[in-house]
Amino acid sequence: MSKESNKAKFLAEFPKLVGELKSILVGYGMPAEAVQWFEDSLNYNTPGGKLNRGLSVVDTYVILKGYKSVEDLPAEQYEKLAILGWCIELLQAYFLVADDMMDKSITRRGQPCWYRQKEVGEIAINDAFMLEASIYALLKSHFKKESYYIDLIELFHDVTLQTELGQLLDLITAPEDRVDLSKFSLEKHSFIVIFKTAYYSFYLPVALAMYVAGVCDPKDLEQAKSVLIPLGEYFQIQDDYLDCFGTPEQIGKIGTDIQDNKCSWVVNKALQLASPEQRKILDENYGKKDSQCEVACRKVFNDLKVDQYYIKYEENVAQELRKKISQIDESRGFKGEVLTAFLNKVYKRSK
Ligand code: GPP
Ligand code: MG
Ligand code: MG
Ligand code: MG
Repeated sequence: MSKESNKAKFLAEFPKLVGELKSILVGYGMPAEAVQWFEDSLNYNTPGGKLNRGLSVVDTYVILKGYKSVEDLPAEQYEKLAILGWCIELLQAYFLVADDMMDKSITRRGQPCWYRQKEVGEIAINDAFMLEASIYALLKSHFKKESYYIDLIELFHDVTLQTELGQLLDLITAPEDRVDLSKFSLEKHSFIVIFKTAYYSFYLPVALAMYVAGVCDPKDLEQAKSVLIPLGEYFQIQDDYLDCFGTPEQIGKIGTDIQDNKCSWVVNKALQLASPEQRKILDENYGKKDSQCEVACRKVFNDLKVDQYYIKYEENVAQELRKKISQIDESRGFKGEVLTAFLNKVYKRSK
């Protein structure tokens, strides 16, 4: 089955879940206008992205259980995995609705951010909470009888807190109105991206599939985490690199990290290498909403050959991860192939 048809099959599950969630509100006697509001929020904020995280739950299970393809999964099993996949997408929707308000962003996935819709505004805060609550409503109705029900709930709770910790550090390290490069460091960058991105984007989908597959010995969860967290960190470093060094044609968006004062890998690497003169240029020009200032920063990055440090970093990290994967203990049923599949999707991606 092609990647496109996998995605279409996954998307086809979503309207059923919307129907189910709406019926909870109807059951409480909510007026039709409120039910409609909730439906609009679910549809606007949940399915519009790449869906990589949600699809990965299904893909991981297929590998763990040795199926040849997604098509070979029994329908009932597919549905369970797809629901967990949609629970990650709901978690992501909850994060992004809130993050766009905190970041004062304008667009998301090619459309105006939800809070910027006429009539929505700060009601988006409550909508974000309801997107999160939807996760637990779906888990309860579809997994309550499973022996691993509490594990799923704890996993979502733990990963949510971890993401919020990353968000906190992200926000206090790069306040929008005050540029202070002394707050940045590669160690802080690493903490921010591991907590803000890697846990929910990389570890969560695999751990969910592992619980459903019954391949969830704490040692196996730990093995998965020991590769997926550094892989998630690598993914975000790549994102930072492409923001600065990728072309808009290549990455499908215009990089904004320099003008946005982002604590990105690129500026952190540059700060590590800069002479006092170069540091002064960055202090005076980074994080300013001015294209001349951006050009000055780019010149420093180019003079320091930050792109070549990135290429070295990428080679090293990929090699280390392959080595780690080759040492995975498969005696309890976990498979290193799950991790190779992720690494191959990330390695040398150009968009
Ligand atoms: C997006 O990061 C933020 C998250 C995925 C975590 C949000 C967490 C909350 C608890 C709200 P970003 O702001 O760097 O990315 P983007 O550029 O996509 O907005
Ligand atoms: Mg943001
Ligand atoms: Mg943010
Ligand atoms: Mg980015």
